[in-house]
Amino acid sequence: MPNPLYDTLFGQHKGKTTPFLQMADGSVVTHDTYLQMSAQYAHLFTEWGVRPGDRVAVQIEKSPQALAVYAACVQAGFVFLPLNTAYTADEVSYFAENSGARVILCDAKRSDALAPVAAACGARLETLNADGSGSFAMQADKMPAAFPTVDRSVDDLAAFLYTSGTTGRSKGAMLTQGNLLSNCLTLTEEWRFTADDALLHALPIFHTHGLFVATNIALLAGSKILFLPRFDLDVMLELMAQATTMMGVPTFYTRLLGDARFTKQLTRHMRLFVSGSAPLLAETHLQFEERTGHRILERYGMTETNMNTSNPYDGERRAGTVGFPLPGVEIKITDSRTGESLPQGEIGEIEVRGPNVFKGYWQMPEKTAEELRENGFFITGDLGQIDEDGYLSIVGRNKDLIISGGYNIYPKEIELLLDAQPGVLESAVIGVPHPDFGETVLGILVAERQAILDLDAIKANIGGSLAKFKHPQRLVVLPELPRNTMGKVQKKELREHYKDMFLHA
Ligand code: MLC
Ligand code: AMP
Repeated sequence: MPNPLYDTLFGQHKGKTTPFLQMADGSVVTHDTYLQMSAQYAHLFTEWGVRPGDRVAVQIEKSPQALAVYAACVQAGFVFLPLNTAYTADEVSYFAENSGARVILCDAKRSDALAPVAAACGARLETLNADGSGSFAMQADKMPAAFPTVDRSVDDLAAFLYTSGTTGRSKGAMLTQGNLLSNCLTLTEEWRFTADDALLHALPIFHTHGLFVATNIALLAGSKILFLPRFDLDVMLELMAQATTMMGVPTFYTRLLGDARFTKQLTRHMRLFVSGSAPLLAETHLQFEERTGHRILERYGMTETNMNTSNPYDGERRAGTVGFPLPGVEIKITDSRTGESLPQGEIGEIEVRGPNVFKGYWQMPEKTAEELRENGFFITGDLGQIDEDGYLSIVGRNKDLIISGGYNIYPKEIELLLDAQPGVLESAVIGVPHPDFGETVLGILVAERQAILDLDAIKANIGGSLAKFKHPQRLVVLPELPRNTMGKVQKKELREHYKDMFLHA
């Protein structure tokens, strides 16, 4: 029996000495070197007793070795669980325990902090550093460079990606081989990727966008990846001339546009710029076209569904819209209260069905049932509208979520921490417009009677257990929070009141 995801993305490149990853310094990792490295990793995990279906959690910097751990997991049938490198030990502790991870790989700098986490959940902790060194790599080096691929079917789990929730508790989205495969097959064709492409890749590889969209497409098409550890404007501008395509969150595009070196001349080799994970302002889209002559292709996706819609490759890429449903994907606009479909043109909840839609949340059947209907439609929590030509626009969110620089932040998680601070009666956390990150976090506090809040101390207290990108950029104190007659906090009013706070700073 085959292993569809491994065979299609990785196995096809066995023995090829073509460049797969090109680093910023010009050094290259070929397809074959990459596959040999991942085979060694698969052996080592197996020798440690990791079995098909077991979870392997990784919190490691972006590197060829980090990417080889992904291939190793697919080849050996493990569930790959990548974690944001910004997460604190407290945050990782929840993911490790909730997923029942057998192994945790981390950077050596983090191993002291994560040792108690691993011990508490009975996971093995090993290190893999940004330069490819570490206890894991050292042991793997002694392993054979070929591994017998483990049989899997399209319904088997390939990865867990944790996504926060409105209750403050993160949920492990279970993605199957079939989910990942169907999406990259579709996108490769829709966006015309081939072995002649060179993809400028500066996204992190612990989220859908950088891993299951960018990397999987390049693997499938046999494209070269210009593999940057992170977004660095100077390096992006330097490597742009060697690229044919780029994918990024809107912050990438606004940062590029903010630099006078980013010119039409520099982008003349490019055939495609893709944006997603957060709303691209129509203004950015237009400014980009004016500067470069290229129209950014905006698409819409989620952790739970991979990609759902895309503007067309050929045809009009309409600013402010996320295009049409991808082939095989169905989109409905429904009434949030009744779940009934709404007439074309009305605003409602976006629901999605297709082979891209995940299997459910790990060990959370109630949460799964709330969001994934029995008929297969997933309730996205995004509000949308389809115009007369069939283009979908995302006009808002039916979920309390902030997206900062493409990272999702759930206010509830921060509010729970703020509410527990001495002297705080209650809090509301909102997203407000930010020139670089699109949105940023503002915390609004109400003090207990006669309490005087020490805002610096509060920031420091919550900082220890929250990833940096979730930290409120500012805390303000109000005598009370605006509420409606039902007693519900009116976040819309707060967002309106503070909307200019960071724009003219
Ligand atoms: C970094 N910081 C952030 C941040 N990223 N704060 C808020 N939001 C973010 N996204 C913090 C740093 O810790 C630092 O704190 C300070 O901001 C300035 O850092 P920086 O050097 O300017 O930031 P940088 O490292 O350049 O990162 C910004 C970024 C990065 C936009 C390049 O966040 C990024 O790569 N985002 C992409 C996220 C992504 O891939 N999303 C896809 C999700 S998948 P201090 O205090 O130390 O200065 C998905 C599905 C789909 O959503 O549809 O794709
Ligand atoms: P995540 O949970 O990180 O996968 O984030 C998914 C969310 O990002 C979606 O539910 C949308 O709210 C948002 N999103 C993704 N792509 C776009 C886009 N092109 N425009 C607006 N919002 C987007």
